[in-house]
Amino acid sequence: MSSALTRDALEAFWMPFTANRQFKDQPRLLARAEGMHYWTPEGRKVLDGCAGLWCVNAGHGRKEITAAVAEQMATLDYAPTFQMGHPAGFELANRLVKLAPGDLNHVFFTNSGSESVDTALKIAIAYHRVKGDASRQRLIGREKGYHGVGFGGISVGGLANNRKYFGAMLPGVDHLRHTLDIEHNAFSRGVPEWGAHLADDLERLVTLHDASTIAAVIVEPMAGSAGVILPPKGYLQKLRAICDKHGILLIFDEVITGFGRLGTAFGAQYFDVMPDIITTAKGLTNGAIPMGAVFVRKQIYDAFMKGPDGIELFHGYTYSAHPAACAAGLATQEIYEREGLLTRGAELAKAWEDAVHSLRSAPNVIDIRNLGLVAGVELQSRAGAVGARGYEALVKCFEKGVLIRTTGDTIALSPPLIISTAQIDELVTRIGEVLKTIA
Ligand code: PXG
Repeated sequence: MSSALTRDALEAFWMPFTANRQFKDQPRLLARAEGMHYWTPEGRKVLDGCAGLWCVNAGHGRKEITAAVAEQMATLDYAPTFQMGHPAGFELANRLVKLAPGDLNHVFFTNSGSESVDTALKIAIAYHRVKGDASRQRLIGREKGYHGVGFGGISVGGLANNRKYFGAMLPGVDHLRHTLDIEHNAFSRGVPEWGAHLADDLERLVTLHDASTIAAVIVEPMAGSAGVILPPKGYLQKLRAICDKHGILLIFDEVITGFGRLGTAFGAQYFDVMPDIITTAKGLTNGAIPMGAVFVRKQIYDAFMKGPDGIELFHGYTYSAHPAACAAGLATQEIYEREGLLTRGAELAKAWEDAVHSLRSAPNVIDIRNLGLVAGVELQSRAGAVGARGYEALVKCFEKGVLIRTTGDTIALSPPLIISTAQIDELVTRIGEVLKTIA
């Protein structure tokens, strides 16, 4: 990539979730990556504090993944998976279900987290229908939830900016209240003690709509995009119990928490709560090739296999189980296992927690939240300018050689799981230095 991209050359690409004019006036380009670092086109080294976008869990430039994809492409570049199949798809599915808790032993492949979410919502509604319960069509999400950008995902999602421009969305959707409460829980270490009762909000919605109309509840076990919002202690267990009581499916959106982010393969294992469906993407292939996977419990899959012979689920993507993605997925899972990365977050969690909470004394910090290898550092918003302080932190950190993510005025950190304790210190120290310069 040329380091001399002119302003004009940046124009054609309408960039996603980006302030395009601001970016194109002052671009931040990444040209190369290896291990824990990116390099800019000018050769400046940048420590990756967010695993790309929460996806490069094994670190950058993993040669095993490159080699596996290259070999797969040279052998079988593409094969349909509608009424046909290829070995790598089955191999990856078999490998993945071994990681999942309980009987989540069937996998539907997609190409992104958004597609995983829409797939899961469709499976949930269709499941009740094939069981003869077609009135269960309603979906329950949660305020501040992020479930990608498909119409299903934004309908159950709870971030106003992602919804308000896009019209009416899916009918029959309602939302639980969110679990962020700085007044009670500021600077909690790990899951906050206060707030399990917030799960009772589901009983309110069941009373309002009647259980017989509700297909599923979807939540992120730990919400990432809204700025790292943790479930209070016991909250997810309560949600599970209420779903069980009323025959409602529980979907965990683990696009971020899947594949080791919390120190276990999935968040379901971390919290010891068994969902009926898990959605994943991101870390599945270490971010190297787009791919998502929806894990489904045996009883759900089996319910579809009881009808007359023929196609059981009228759903799928041209690129479901794309050979290149399967090769990347298999090579990634091999690395995770060989290097113990799915549990490395647990080993580092305490050092991580201590490091990020050291930012408590930095200017404008009003809350710090952490779990596994994730942290959110919330800054006080400037009056009338929500997000301005966060954006300034992003720009200045990048100039100082650290890549962070900000959402509004919250800094979200989720480094690759290969991070060393020295790199944790470096990341946090530089962020602290930057925060001191921000008024
Ligand atoms: N569900 C969850 C829980 C996610 O975090 C998606 C679905 C959608 O995945 P795709 O692959 O369609 O983007 C996500 C994606 C951020 C950030 O910095 C988070 C995501 C994507 C981009 C940025 O918070 N999460």
